[in-house]
Amino acid sequence: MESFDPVTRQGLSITNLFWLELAISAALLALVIGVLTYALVHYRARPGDNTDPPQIHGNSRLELIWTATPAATLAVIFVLVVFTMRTVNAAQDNAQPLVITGYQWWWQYTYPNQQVIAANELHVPVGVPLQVSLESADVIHSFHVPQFGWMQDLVPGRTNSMNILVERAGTFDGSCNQYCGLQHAWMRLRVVADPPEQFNAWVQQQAASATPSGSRGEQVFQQNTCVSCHTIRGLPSAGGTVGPDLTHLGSRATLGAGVVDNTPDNLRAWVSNPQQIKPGVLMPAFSSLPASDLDALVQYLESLK
Ligand code: HEC
Ligand SMILES: [Cu+2]
Repeated sequence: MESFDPVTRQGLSITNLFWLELAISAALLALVIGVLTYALVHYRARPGDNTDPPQIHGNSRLELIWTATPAATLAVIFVLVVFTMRTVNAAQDNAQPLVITGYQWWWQYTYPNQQVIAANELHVPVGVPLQVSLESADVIHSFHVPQFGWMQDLVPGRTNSMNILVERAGTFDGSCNQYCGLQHAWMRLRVVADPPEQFNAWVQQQAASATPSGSRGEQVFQQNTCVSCHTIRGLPSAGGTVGPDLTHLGSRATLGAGVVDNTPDNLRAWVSNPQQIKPGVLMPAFSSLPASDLDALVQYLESLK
């Protein structure tokens, strides 16, 4: 039912169109059933009457009516659809850019104006128009948050766009809606829509780099191949872009695009064998890390708020 409760201005106009079309279809259905019932009752065969009923072949008035009515109905719906599409696609003044990139099997969000890169948990300001560009790093994905009221594909080699104005604060779940490989079903996302002040506070926190501390966990991270796939801003050697940016991992609610909650135990299990949690995942297992190193690594990653 979430699709019927849109929280974006664009989704609302699509949902309104849906209700209007449903009402038009319901009225037509009622009309057809009414006429059919009338005909069945009024023209039923009477006992003892074996003559043919009057034939309507060649009745141009009737034929005109049943050709013109559906044509006019479709013409009205066509105009409504064109107007709705124009509303949905209309450029928005002062729109903030946001880039969403699909990866097998997680989401990257880039806020170019704020120099922020986040993953899986999408934060958006309420009441601020967004100009969203959708791209893919590998195969076709589809960005679908039912309560946004519409969705858009992410296609390799091209940039799709989506105008969004979220009108209500809240948390809205979504997922990839285009089969994109083994873990397609675990390519979830969560949208957190906050009033602008709260959103700005989040952005400021996300824009900050990690402060290198030389802790054991930080060393373990840098001494392993983590750095060739993951970025932690602030650690010069950690600039990989194959996997999610981990600069603020500790502030996310889930790991692996929603597959498990972000708890120290789950993070430990994830790093030592992500395949067990998300079979097929494009991250190798680190099962040979000594337990003490693993503990230090987990503690370090969870401290990255
Ligand atoms: C070959 C590249 C690669 C290497 C090496 C790698 N990762 Fe990953 N990592 C990934 C990918 C890809 C994902 C996203 C998986 C998904 O959600 O489908 C990921 C996800 C994660 C996540 C979950 C992030 C989130 O926001 O959900 C954590 C935490 C993580 N990796 C930590 C590590 C650590 C620690 C190391 C080193 C011990 C490491 N990774 C090594 C590719 C890699
Ligand atoms: Cu996908």
